[in-house]
Amino acid sequence: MAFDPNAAATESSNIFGLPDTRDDASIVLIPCPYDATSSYGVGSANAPEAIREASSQVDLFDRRFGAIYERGLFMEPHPPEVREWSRQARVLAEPIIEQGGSRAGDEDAVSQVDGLSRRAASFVYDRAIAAMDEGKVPGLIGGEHGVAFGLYKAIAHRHPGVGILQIDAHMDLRPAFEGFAWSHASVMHNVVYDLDGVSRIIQVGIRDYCEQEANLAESLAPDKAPDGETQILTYFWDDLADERVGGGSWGVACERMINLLPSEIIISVDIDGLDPTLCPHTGTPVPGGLNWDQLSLLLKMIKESDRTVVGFDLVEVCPSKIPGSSPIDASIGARVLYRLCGCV
Ligand SMILES: [Mn+2]
Repeated sequence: MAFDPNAAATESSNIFGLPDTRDDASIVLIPCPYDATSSYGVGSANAPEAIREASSQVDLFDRRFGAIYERGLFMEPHPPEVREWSRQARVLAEPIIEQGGSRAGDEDAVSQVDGLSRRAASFVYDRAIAAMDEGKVPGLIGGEHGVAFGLYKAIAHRHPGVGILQIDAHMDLRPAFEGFAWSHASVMHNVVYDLDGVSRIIQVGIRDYCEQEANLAESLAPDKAPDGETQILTYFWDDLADERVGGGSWGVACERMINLLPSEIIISVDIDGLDPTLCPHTGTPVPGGLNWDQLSLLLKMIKESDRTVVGFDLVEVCPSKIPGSSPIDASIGARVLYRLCGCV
């Protein structure tokens, strides 16, 4: 039966209701249902399957991005083993997070949690390498932000000099958080100190951070970073907001950010970078952030720029666990995901 992009999705179809097999696809979506170190709300381990389900409601025609589906999109099957690592790690991590961080005597539990988090990141690394070996672009669906380290590592090996555009409320530059070195709050710290090949991180939407992180970012600014070290450029949300209150244009701000990116880039969307009305159940919602139109313009300008998107991730989406409640988180997540595919 021929595929009709105007028709409703059928139950047996792949993500976005598409008929594509892995062989037909130019983009491979990697689900990583792992969520151990979320400090506040948990549930991003449920995101890949909730986004898969919500994606059948996304209309495939997109005026701005064209026929995204024609590129061929394939989402890998749900990996139950990762879900099990997440469950084991959460059981160990929860009492430590509840007491406000690790104490003497918690060393064994902390190292087991870090070990499981590393295993989830290696899972992502292996899947991303496999996709690139087949000439496909990898896109990660988390899970917590920490697992994206595996994606960054795989891409940095294949595309040295790659840059990361990080849309996030948080800098994620903590050396460890609540005792966990492989936590969601440390992913970019680990990129800087445990990974070669990422030339620059541009952070947008940042509005919740500690002084240590701000100082680290400052010391890694392009004019200060030691030779060969990953550079960091932070666009604090309050500065971007003030600029617009003063009559400045968001498009001009986007152009400035895109111009500072190297030619090959990874787009990382931590959903909490967006206004919390777009992700009400995410682990650490923070007021402010990009609204839908601002995200759309930024992604459209990236697509129209001469930058090449060699991978992307969508992390920290948290579907509501209350039965019958609004599917808004997964539904917006699915739409962000579709446009990320459109940037490739
Ligand atoms: Mn993050």
